[in-house]
Amino acid sequence: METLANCALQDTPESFKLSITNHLRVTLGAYVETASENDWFVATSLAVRDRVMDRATQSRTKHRERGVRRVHYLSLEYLMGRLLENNLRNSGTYEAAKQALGDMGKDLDVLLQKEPDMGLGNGGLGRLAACFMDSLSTLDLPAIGYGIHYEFGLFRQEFVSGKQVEHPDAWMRDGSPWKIARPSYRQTVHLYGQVVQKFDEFGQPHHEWIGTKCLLGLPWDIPIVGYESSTVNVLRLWQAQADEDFNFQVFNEGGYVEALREKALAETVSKVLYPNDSTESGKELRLVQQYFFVACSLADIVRRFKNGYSLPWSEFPSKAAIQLNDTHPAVAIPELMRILVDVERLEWSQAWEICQKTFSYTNHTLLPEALETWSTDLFGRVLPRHLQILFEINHRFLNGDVEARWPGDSEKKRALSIIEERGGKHVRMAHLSVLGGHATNGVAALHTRLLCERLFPEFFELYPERFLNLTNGVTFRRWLDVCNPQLSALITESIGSGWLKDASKLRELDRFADDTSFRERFQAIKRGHKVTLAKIIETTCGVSVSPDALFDVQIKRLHEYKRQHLNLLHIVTLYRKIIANPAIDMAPRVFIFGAKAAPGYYLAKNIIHAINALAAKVNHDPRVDGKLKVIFLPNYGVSLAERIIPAADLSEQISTAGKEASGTGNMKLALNGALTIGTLDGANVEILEEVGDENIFIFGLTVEEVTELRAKGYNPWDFYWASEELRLSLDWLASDYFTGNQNEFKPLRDSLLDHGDPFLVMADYDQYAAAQSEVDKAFKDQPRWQKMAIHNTARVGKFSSDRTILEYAEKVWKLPQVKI
Ligand code: 26Q
Repeated sequence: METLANCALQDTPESFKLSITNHLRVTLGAYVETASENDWFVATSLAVRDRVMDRATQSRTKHRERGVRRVHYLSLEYLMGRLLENNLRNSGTYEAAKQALGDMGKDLDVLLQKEPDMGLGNGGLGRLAACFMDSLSTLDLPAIGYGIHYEFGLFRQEFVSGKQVEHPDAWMRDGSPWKIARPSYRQTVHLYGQVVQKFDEFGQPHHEWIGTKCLLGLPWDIPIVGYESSTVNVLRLWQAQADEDFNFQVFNEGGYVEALREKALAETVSKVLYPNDSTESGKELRLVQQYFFVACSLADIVRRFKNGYSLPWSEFPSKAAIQLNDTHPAVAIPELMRILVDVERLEWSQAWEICQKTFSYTNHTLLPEALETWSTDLFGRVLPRHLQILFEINHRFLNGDVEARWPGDSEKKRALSIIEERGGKHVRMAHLSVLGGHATNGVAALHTRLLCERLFPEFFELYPERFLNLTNGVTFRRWLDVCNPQLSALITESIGSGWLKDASKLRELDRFADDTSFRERFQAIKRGHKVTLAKIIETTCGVSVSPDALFDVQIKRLHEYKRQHLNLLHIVTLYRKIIANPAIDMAPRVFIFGAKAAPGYYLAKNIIHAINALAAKVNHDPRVDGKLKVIFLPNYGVSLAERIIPAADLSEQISTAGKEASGTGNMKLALNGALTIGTLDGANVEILEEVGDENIFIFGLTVEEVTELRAKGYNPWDFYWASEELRLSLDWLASDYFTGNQNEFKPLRDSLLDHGDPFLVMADYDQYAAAQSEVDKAFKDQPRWQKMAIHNTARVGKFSSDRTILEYAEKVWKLPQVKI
């Protein structure tokens, strides 16, 4: 029988119209005639959410009834971006909603732009988590994402006189139609306090954690709609609240104001995302954030296990897999041990076996300075029982497996220990993560090899079966279908729509590279996006750029190892060449940057300023006559990426070999037909394998050559003196010419010369410049360039996050697909 609710929730334009007007009137108290744009956006989102929530409940019920294993993805970051367009396209209701709104005189595409980005992440790691959530739902895999409901996501970036200025990101100031509070699943978290040993009536000891401070965690659920799938998983984000009961004592004693101050303090825990994409060392609040969300999430997982089934604890791993997104949630390992040993009173060895079967860990970095460690003093103050547990884990490990394998070898013990002893004791979160789980993976083939050979050689010797590669991927729904609907339609017209669920089908596009009319349409789509981006550039930067120029794009966090300054130095060279020879034969280029620097990363901010200062000169110099433009788009994020990527001709992936774990922007750009200029680093190596060396511009030192050069003693001055072009470019940039101040870019120059050029910018410069002139040559031959671009789109199917997630499901989580 059709219930009223069912009739109201069809995917037809009429039904959408009804839902939207209903939400305007009843939920928002607005009139159709006078509702604001934001009201329309909210009402439309709620109409979609209504249709989706039903399916989320059904998914949850089915998963519970069938008692299936679930994966729990633990991540401090989720860079979701906007949700409305994605949810419309994934659920196949875009057209219906567009028509419904059109009938009421509203343009859906305008409303879509009203949605603020959910920017709860820094960069690659956070966006990867978001892509994975999309793939998990699309592939009908039972999953829950756990994270923090930050009140402020990554800061909004502005440039003032070319320098980065940060502003708070109030993404949910007006609320968000996508998140739903779940107060009945609130959790309590304990922190600080002391540990005491107690005995039961049989004289058996156990540990109690007493005198703690309490926090509450309120979960917010966000439905994750898969593409043409029946599964709707949820992302559950925890918000910190004060435990008002706990503070009631103070309250009664007349400490009303004090009680409220405590409350404010408690709520700072989920206030703000740390804006660093490499370790922020030793910040207590960061550790509290990590433990807060881990403790809430584990309590939630354990609650579900206990309520759902009456199974022995040994069956816990058969119901729950837990994936650690880097070491940030690694405190989950001692937390599960605490629950099993102290609360559930399991034997240590049984608890440890359960832990190892449950957890797995993804490493995202080889940079030594980005490996997380915590001083044992701080750790023990915040989490005294967890520190004891870590010491016991370590003791048993060093005297068990390590002693058995290398008897009496204290060197090996020092290398493998969870505790680093140099410079005050520190907990090595990466060692804990490898040890506490059954699988450790890198995110690209090269990265995994270096993980085994360089970062964890002793662990790899001891437990080789624990290590595996799972090359990253991105969701082709958001990064092609949603952000480039024109290309998506052309592909579907040419090879059918199967590629959206099976990306390997994109290969069928390869043969269209020789089809002139296809090539023209492919090129016209690219040009259309360049026109759109040119308008964005005009309005945000006040600079006009030609859509016929080569759009050369470097978009990623600002980091020395990513070498935006290598790009910068080469632009200075081009600028000099153009001035010296106004008749120079080169394809006009627009260099486009997007990057945020960590607020405390001084040199990264200096590089941003330098790019902006150069841009200010170049863009207004009549001598360059449209041959060269430099654009730094402020506030780079997911939504801006969705505009830049479809418009890019060239993708800059120029990190020092061995430093970029994978990269994922490289995949998104290649998918949209941009050619890569890149080093043999991260996933670039695999992109080269897929597209073929005739369709990519590879340059620079390899990992082995970098090692060799460093071993024999690298001196950047050698390269400075060997290349006049490089020398003059660097000297000019560091002079007073661009800002009127001699010392403005001294930090940048010093880092490249006096401070040893840690990322080998100088050493790779010549090869980079040579590769860039190959790019110029190729672009001038448009038929050739278009062919190369089509081959890129056709051949990067491997980098779909669906492929990555299926590998995780098969090799790590042992997860079955569950059709609802
Ligand atoms: C740690 C402690 C305290 C504060 C901040 C952090 C922190 C936060 C974020 C450390 C690292 C990150 C982010 C790292 C990251 O984004 N890594 C990137 O992950 C991508 C997905 O695997 C890879 O493609 C990139 O190569 C890698 O740099």
